[in-house]
Amino acid sequence: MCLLHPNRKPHWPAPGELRASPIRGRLRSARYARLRSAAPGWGAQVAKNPITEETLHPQTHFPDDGENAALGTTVSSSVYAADEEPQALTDGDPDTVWRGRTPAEVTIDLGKLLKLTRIDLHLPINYRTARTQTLSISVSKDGGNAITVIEPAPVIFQRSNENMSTFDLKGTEARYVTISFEESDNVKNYAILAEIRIFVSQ
Ligand SMILES: [Ca+2]
Repeated sequence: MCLLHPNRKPHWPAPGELRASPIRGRLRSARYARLRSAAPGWGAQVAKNPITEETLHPQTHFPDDGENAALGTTVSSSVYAADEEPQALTDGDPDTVWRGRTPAEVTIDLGKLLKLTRIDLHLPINYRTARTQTLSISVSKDGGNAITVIEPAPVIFQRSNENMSTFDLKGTEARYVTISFEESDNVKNYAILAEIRIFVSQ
């Protein structure tokens, strides 16, 4: 590996100075991979680019822990970024995301009254940086008269918990579920989620 900088001679690091920065993504089938650096100053630094089993087959599914009543249901949002529309939140695909500038709300219409036991909020599974999002959750039987079931609080998403946060909804009966994002972390003023899963009891 050679470290290149516009104003310096190439620097060859000593043994032990090498560091690995895995880049994960979906490579279903490929023979060639091209790396391009857009950062100013330092150029790309590559020692090896092994294509690992995780690269070829990243985690692309959610835990099989019951029927997700939110799957395929209609979602609306107060705001969303281009090509990151709210319907991505219930499409079952962990790689499709909704993103909106805060404050923002997303509302899922489950289509009928259900007894809600749990809601899981997912960031993209391969999101690598811990993220705090301040949010609350309210539910409604008729689209109005909402009651708050989760009070506003900072929620931490990080890889150690698979970028997911779970909330107990205690069997509350409702048809509509709204997640309200009051603020995001201190880096970007937007909220982001990849998927919302809701579990119910009979
Ligand atoms: Ca999705």
